[in-house]
Amino acid sequence: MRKALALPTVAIAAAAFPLLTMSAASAHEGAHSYQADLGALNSSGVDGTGMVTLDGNTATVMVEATGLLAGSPHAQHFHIGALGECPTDADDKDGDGFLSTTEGAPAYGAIGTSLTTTGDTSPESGLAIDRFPTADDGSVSYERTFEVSDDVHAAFEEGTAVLVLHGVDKNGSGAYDGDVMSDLDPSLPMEATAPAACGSLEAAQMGAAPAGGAETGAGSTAGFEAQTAMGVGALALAGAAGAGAIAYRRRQADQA
Ligand SMILES: [Cu+2]
Repeated sequence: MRKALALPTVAIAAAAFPLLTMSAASAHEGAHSYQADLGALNSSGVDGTGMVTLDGNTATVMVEATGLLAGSPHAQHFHIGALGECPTDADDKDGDGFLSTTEGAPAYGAIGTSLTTTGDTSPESGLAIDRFPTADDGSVSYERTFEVSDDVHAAFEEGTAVLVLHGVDKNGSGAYDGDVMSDLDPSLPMEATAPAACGSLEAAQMGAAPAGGAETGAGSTAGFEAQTAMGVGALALAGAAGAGAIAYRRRQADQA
């Protein structure tokens, strides 16, 4: 009888404790915020900001940009693994009139994360045009929370993560077209994939409103999880005690 009671108690403690431990760990490390000031490439006229909060490998990403080709999708990525810098239009090495994604790579590196609206966010979704934001009125307002890979997390810490938005209407036709084809996908016009804006993701200044807000939010969430874990444990214990009391009363009733 004592063994039967002891087993569920141990199980309840084991179920509750990992959650409390995780919350304590994330509260200790804290969330880190990064900000990118987007500058135009390929004379796109794009202006904007990127904000990223990393809590472990959980990234909350916000991108606000204006001046994009309206009604067209714009691929957007974290690029990693190079200098953590943005190229300039002068890096058009082959002289085709475009700074291509490849020509920018020595500065910002390869795709580390695809900032899609749904589904996969790996480099494999780099050109998943149907899952990137469409700039309905020439602006993009993007927010999503998802997991990044370890190498992307490391790039943020090293200062080599760069936010890049693609798709530029260089000839002003109102669509992605022209004779120059993409260095990434020869079936697409260069305009569809050439970078339109770029910004290095740098650790946000202390006291910056968006960064502070995001960190407060993460702290509240961790606290809420801890409360929930304890609440579940307490409920389960109450339930076990209640069941025991009922069984006891039944036995008493049987004996009477
Ligand atoms: Cu990119």
